[in-house]
Formats: sequence, structure tokens, C-alpha cells
Amino acid sequence: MRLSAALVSSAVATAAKALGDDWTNNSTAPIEQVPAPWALHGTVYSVASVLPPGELPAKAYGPLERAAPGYTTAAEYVGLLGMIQIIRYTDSPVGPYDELLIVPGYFKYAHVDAQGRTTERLNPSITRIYVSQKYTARNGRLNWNIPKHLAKFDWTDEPDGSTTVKVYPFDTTGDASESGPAALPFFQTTFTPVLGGLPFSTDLYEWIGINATLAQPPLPGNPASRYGELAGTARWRAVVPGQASRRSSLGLFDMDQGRGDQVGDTGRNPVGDEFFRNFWPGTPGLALGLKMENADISFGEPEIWG
Ligand SMILES: *[C@@H]1O[C@H](CO)[C@@H](O)[C@H](O)[C@H]1NC(C)=O
Ligand SMILES: *[C@@H]1O[C@H](CO)[C@@H](O)[C@H](O)[C@H]1NC(C)=O
Ligand SMILES: CC(=O)N[C@H]1CO[C@H](CO)[C@@H](O)[C@@H]1O
Repeated sequence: MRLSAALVSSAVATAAKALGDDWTNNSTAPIEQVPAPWALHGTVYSVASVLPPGELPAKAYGPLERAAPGYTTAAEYVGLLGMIQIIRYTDSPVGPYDELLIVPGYFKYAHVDAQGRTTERLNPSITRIYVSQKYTARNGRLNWNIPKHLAKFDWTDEPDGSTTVKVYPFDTTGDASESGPAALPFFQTTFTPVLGGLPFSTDLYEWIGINATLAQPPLPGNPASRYGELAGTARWRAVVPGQASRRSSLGLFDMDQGRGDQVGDTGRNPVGDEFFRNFWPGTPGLALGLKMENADISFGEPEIWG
């Protein structure tokens, strides 16, 4: 045990040295596997909404996952509580990176335990997620079945404390190798703080009866991906994420997408994602949400089955 842990940490140290702190796509250092658990730090922007059950929009999934046989039907969507988060990680076991994640709500699925007993479980799931570099993209897919794809993130911080982010995915151009960012943003928002100085932790979820465990079906892979970051997996994984900060603010997210990334006035982008004025059906133009500064974030060892 100790020996293999030492080997892993020495492999990580070697990778870090080769990278010379360059954790960008441009780096020529190979993508080493960095297993769970991960401890990370960063600023989390989070907007939640209560959602009815029903059909998910096509844009709930990225093009690769959407086209994979059985992926979108692996679990049954039931709505309840959904969440969009934008996270600026200042450090992680694979260096700094940015992230946009979509949890459209809760899903019902069959869990099979080690004795072969099947039970029905209900948990939220990340169905679509973008990150700014390949090291976290491949590791997130392999460690927890998090369907990470690459995107370019543009940030603007204003003197009034507001922050704007625009996200340009590599998989909305129609290029199967996902080799560069789209010209138009798939997602944009501006967060303006209203009330600061609040402590917040995901323990709150338990207190109000929300189970934050993420359940993630096995992922399709794409061997044609530019950096080899689109690894596939064979078994289900569940993980309990943690997010806690002593410095949180309540504020408003401006969800107006402008013209979005639609082609002309077609209401769709090049890969068929629907255009919605406020990004998601039912989302208001101004949505109440949370900014958690200098947050401690954790991604534990997954439960694996199937
Ligand atoms: C990657 O390299 C290109 C070309 O040298 C450069 O323009 C770009 O800024 C680099 N990107 C990063 C994230 O370092
Ligand atoms: C949360 O969900 C997980 C996975 O379905 C389950 O194992 C766990 O018991 C649940 N926790 C609570 C407090 O219900
Ligand atoms: C997010 C990011 O840095 N993306 C870059 C990855 O590297 C390619 C070039 O290899 C750039 O075009 C991307 O902008």
C-alpha cells in the first residue's frame, strides 16, 4: 500500500516537474493518471433552480455523450433541484483550471451491490461539463465518470465586484477531434454580489434534506480527441463532493445569453444544442445565486459498480 502510494506521488511529482507549472493544453508533458481523492481550492459561482420532471433538452448532454448508445437512457430524469456552477480552481492535483458544470436535476437508476442485489437509487448527476485544460479533463472522466470536455474561458472582473464569464467549448464547432474553441459562447453570465460575509458549506445540503452524492453512468470515449483527453469508462461511479467557504456572497446572475451560439436565427448551434434566451428552460433573466470565495473543495474516492 505504502509503496504504491509512494510510486503514485513520485509519478505526480515527476509529471509536475516536467510540466514546469505549465498545466495548459500547450504543455507537451503527458497526461498522467492522478487518482482520487482530490483536494482543491477555488472560487465557486453557483445558481440553483427547482425543476419539474419531463424531457431534458438536447443540450443537457455534450455531442459525444448524446450520441453514445444507452448513455442518455442509463438513468431516468426526475427534475427536483438543478444547479449550474462555474468554478475557478486556483489549485488542484492537476494544476489550476476553470470549469462550467450542469446538473439538470435528480435521476433514478438501478444500483447493483457486490452481492448482486439491485436497488433503485435517486441522486443528482453532472450531465455536461467544460474545463480549461486536458489534465483535468482526462482525469475527471477516468476517476469519477465526469463527462469533461475542453473549452476556452474568458473572464472579466469589474471594479464594482461583478464578474463576467464566457465559455467557448471545443465540442460545439462540429469538429469530431474537438481541437479548438468555438467562435461564439455556449454560455455566458455576469454575477453581481448583493450581500456578502456569509459562511456556507455543503453540509447545508444534508441539513435541508438534499443528497449531494453524484451518480455518474459509464462514459463513451473518443480516440480521435486532439489531446487523448476523452477517455471512456466501463462501470458506474458515485462520489460525494464537498464545497465549503467562510467567505460567501449572495448575488444575482444575469442569465441573458444575447444571441448565444446559434447559427443565424435557427435556434440551434452547429451541433444541435437549443438556444434559450436565459440558457435553460424556465431560468429567469436574473437568478439568485452564491459566490463562494477561497472555497475548500473535495472529490473523494468513488463508489464503483456495474
Ligand atoms: C498556447 O500557445 C499559443 C501559441 O504559441 C499561444 O498563443 C497561447 O497563448 C498558448 N496558450 C496558453 C494557455 O498558454
Ligand atoms: C445519498 O445517496 C447515496 C447514493 O444513492 C446513498 O448511498 C446514501 O445513503 C444517501 N445518503 C442519505 C443521507 O440519504
Ligand atoms: C483553454 C486553453 O488554453 N485552450 C488552448 C489549448 O491549446 C490550444 C493550442 O494547442 C489552444 O488553441 C487553446 O486555446
